[in-house]
Amino acid sequence: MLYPRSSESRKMQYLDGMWDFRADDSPSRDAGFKESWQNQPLFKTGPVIPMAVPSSYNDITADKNIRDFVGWAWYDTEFFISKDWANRRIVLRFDSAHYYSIVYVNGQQAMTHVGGHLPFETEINNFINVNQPNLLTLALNNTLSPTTLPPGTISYKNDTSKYPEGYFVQNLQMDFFNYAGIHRHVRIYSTPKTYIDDITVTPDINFNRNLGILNYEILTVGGTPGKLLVELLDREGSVVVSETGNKGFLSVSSPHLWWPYTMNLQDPGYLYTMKVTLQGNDSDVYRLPVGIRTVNVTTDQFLINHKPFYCHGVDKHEDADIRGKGLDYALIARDFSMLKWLGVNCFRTSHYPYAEEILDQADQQGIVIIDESPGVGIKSNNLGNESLNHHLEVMLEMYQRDKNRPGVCMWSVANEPESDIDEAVPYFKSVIDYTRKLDPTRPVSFTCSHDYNSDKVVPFVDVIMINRYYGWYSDTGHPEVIQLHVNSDFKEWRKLYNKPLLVSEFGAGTVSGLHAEPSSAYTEDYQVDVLSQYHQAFDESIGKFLVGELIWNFADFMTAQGSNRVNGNKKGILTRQRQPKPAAHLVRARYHSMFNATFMSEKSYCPLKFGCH
Ligand code: GCB
Repeated sequence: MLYPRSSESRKMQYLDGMWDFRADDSPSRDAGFKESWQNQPLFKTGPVIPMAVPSSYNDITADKNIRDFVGWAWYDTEFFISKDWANRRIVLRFDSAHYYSIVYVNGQQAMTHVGGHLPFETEINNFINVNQPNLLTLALNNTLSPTTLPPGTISYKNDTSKYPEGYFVQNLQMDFFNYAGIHRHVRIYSTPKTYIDDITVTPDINFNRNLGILNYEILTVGGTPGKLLVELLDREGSVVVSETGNKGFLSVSSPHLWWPYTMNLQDPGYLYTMKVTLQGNDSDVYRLPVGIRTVNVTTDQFLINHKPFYCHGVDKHEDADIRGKGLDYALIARDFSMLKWLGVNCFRTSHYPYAEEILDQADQQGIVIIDESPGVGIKSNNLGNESLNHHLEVMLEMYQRDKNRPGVCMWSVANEPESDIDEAVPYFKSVIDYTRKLDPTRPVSFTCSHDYNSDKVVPFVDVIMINRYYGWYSDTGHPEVIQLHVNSDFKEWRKLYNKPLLVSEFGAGTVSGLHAEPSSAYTEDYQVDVLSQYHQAFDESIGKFLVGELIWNFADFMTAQGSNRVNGNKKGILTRQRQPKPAAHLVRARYHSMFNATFMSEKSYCPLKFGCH
């Protein structure tokens, strides 16, 4: 699915802003459907409150019922379509809403979508009035069930001597707050009736001939398609090469490669623009940013443009106070600024696909992305066919959304599933095989929390990713055992598999401002001690088979309430307000020295004919 962009043939209107909001707190949460709230402005159905879009609704008010609401929440707003759009194809797009959406335009159901974190859109020409206000209503359900991604369960507390009548709770199988709402942009855009529907670009490099190759395939829809002109523009806007037709390749001599910023300090994240013009009476034009780079995995290396890449990174969350998981440009700018400050060259979209505007920054700034699906916390009761089919659908949606991004260098299909049971094998083999078939150009993996001798799914991945909490969930208070644990663990994985290894989580909970000498759990000093033990252990394997380290977590984030969580998960090296804890300084010193070292060795070791500076 193409990201909506304005062009000479396409217009766009954002519907972000204040919408009306009403949580359906009727006992069965079905008053909205029984009373057809979509048929009139929501404020006429009962009390509404103003709600920010995009944002999670949970932390906007001081009302516990809204923070902890489970069930159908209703939103509505009004929009106009100007007359000059009348003969265009008009598309309504939600960039994401969590979790299950039913969208109505003027009371008529226009589309439904299952799952948060990914976009959905539909043509609305048949639903709209050009000369009047149009009513847009969303019914949104955040309930997580055994077949949703992420999965969850609802427990009904039927003992009325202990719980009020009809009491139920949502149980989560993941360690983050189940924020809900319209999390990203809502917009309407127009295209000609015959239009460019999809573009798939697969980059390649011919190192011997100093050529960058962009294989492309373009899908057009509607009418008799005219001629397709495909032009590649460099950063200055000059056409470097052009072709015609819906399938082919662009060959770029002496290309500017897309590099992570730590591998090319002068010119990281180089993006060309692929301008596609569908010619005809009513031409359609779409401009797609593209990068020329390759990703390969050997038995012990992760190669970008045929050069070893070491991922010194972090895991993240889309999470901040007030807005929850809502898109916020100030937060994105701050986060990327702090990622650079830390020297991070890579992050994982733990544990779901992040906003497209976040991935844009990674593409533009030269940061490598491990793109993770919302398959977090999958257990034995979530391995049936319904779950599997949904998981495959989600991988397809994710692939279609992110396939053209040079920053996306690996797919992660799941986080910490119960991968040590036999039933996990056919399930995850299917998901991994399917993802690899969709995209043979990027490695596929998942993050594994099991031991080398119990996990059953790692045989199917390209890069082994392990989450480890030595010194935290085991041997709490004993950072001195971490190095031994890490090294013997690595040794065992290496005995079993000839695949590169990446530590996809490690860390320690730290309440900002808490100190102890000697350090103890939850102090800032303890986080420093734990991370530095891991660092020393990793140093023994970097350059051998270890291809990366991701700290859990970039910043503190909100979770469900629990006796082992202090107002959320405190393993951030930054606070939730994005201020550094002392461990951030340790990481910054390490990561900066690493990329300076990479850069220096780059200068002296330059086996390729280009790409070295
Ligand atoms: C994990 C999970 C992550 C948790 C983290 C923790 O293994 O992947 O979602 O937040 O551990 O802090 O417990």
